[in-house]
Amino acid sequence: MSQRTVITFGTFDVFHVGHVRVLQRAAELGDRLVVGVSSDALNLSKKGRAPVFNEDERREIIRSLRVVDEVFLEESLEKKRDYIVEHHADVLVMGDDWAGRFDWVKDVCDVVYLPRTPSVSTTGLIEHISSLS
Ligand code: C2G
Repeated sequence: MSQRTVITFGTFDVFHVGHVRVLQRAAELGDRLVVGVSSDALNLSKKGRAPVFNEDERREIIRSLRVVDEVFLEESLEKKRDYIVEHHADVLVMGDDWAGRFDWVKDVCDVVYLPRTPSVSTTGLIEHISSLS
């Protein structure tokens, strides 16, 4: 049987345990995990602020993980179907904060939304660290 490729996307800024868990659970759904890391420009347009760690640093962190096989730069949310086809992905995995938002790629692969890890977020961490100073 051919191998099952899983693809997921994210900014993964200020890397934390919620990120680790979604990547581990995504990897368990197949044989190979490909991760699209959002570019700095995409992040700025999506969230209105630049990430703490730049796209090269964030890709370096994700690439270093044992469960990750390949990393590329995600430059547009609209190109999701192209990235899936280009990387021969069989299933798209996202946290359920994105539930339903990428159902439009179901013509090219399966789509799975996993429950988010509660009580941890990049925004919360930034606010917490800022409050310490
Ligand atoms: N995540 C999670 N639990 C948390 C925080 C994040 O499971 N407590 C998941 C998110 O649901 C997402 C992944 O970790 O699947 C990356 O989260 P973000 O870095 O916040 O990604 P985002 O900026 O939402 O980018 O094309 C989609 C985007 O690139 C997603």
